[in-house]
Amino acid sequence: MYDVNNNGTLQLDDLEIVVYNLATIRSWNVSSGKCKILLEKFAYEWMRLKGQIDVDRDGKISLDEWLAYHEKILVEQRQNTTWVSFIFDALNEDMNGHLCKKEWQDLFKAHHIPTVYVDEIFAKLDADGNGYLSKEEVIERLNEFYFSNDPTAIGNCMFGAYTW
Ligand SMILES: [Ca+2]
Ligand SMILES: [Ca+2]
Ligand SMILES: [Ca+2]
Repeated sequence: MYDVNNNGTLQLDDLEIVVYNLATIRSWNVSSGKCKILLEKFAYEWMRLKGQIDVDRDGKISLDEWLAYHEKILVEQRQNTTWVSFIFDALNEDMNGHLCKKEWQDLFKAHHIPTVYVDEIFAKLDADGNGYLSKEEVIERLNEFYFSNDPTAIGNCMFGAYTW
């Protein structure tokens, strides 16, 4: 889901596309301060991710490297909550501590994922049914997604059909 331009590897430009998509969705000017700050945050996060995942140090994250990284997470039963937390904050446009359905939907739009399942998935993720996703709810569901062998676990339908 992160290889936005479908060239088979994950690079900084994939993340930049996500930022520009988010900017478009939010009607931000691409030269605005908000957009620049988000770009800087993504660039920083990319350096961190690359340091952990880009094993052959070619500056790109291949699907193999991506899968190997997630296997390692599975073995260690440790989730990359920093990344989840980072994406959560990037989506949380009004920075009010939780994601409303519109903000959640931006994740799909920014990745060009069809939004037909947004309602259904949002309802499942929203464990306490208050109409908002807290960071804890998202992290918990993602943990289910990573660590559950149960194919019906809610996290498994997080992104509809999950592709990298
Ligand atoms: Ca690599
Ligand atoms: Ca919000
Ligand atoms: Ca909730």
